[in-house]
Amino acid sequence: MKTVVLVIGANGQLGSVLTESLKEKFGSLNVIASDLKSREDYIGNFEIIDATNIERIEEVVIQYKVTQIYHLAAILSAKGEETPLQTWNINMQTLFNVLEISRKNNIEKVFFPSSIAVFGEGAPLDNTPNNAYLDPATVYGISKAAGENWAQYYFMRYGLDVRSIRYPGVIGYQSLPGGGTTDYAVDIYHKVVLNEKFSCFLKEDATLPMIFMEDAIRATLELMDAPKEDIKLRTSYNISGISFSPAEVVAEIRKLYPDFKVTYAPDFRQEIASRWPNSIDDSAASKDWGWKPKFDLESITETMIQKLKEKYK
Ligand code: AKB
Repeated sequence: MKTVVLVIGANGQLGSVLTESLKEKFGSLNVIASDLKSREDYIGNFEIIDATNIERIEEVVIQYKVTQIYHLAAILSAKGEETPLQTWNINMQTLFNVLEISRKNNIEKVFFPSSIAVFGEGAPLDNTPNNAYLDPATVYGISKAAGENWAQYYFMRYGLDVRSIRYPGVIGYQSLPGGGTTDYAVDIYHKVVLNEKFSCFLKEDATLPMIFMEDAIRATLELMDAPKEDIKLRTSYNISGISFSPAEVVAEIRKLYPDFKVTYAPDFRQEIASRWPNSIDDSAASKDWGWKPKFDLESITETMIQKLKEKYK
């Protein structure tokens, strides 16, 4: 059967890059990008979809004979705290719509992104295991923890092949994040290259798990390619890239830009970060489908600066 992929949330930080990788893998004609607004520079099939509207998703699924759905639309941790109930409604309704449509239309595989935001005070901060207790303190984290259980439910009850990764903060030069607690780790590189000062909304020692975009995309494609019987976890897989604090990324940047100026003005996002893991145990992902990150802080810093310099030239 020919693979036809629908990406929901294709304009987002991860979605915009993942869509390009999916086009390379399956061919441009077999990928349908979708989001709330169209993107003028986009080359290929693009459909406007508000994922809270189940009829609209189904229309596109039927029109293009979609076989796989990547559901990336969500309101993230920091933004979600502005309107908790609306965030819950949007994050859950869009997931329910995707799961229901997938079940009814015999969609072959579904990807649902979870996050390190599912962890809270009940989980160990260091090397947090996959099966740690989940007591998230943000509405985004609560929606992801619930979503993981719904994904598992659809697998157990209907046999729907839903697969999921708990992403750490994603760092990439290609796109900007929006509304997350880990966003500082992308913004900082833009400020360096633009020769601007950086004000960090986290404390200098707030260590968080992060991953480079290339690794995040590769993890997603590897998970989706793995044989069905190898996927032992139907909630979500921890994956790690690296862990660092703002002070550590600043030190790495100052090896190249010794005069880079940084101040710290922690805000409510520091509260969120303080309940998230410092580092992640991803041994289940590595055992079940061979996950292994490639990028460390040094290679991330070099690549980010080089690529952003080209971008801003
Ligand atoms: C956020 O900060 O909300 C996201 C995430 C870790 O899921 N980047």
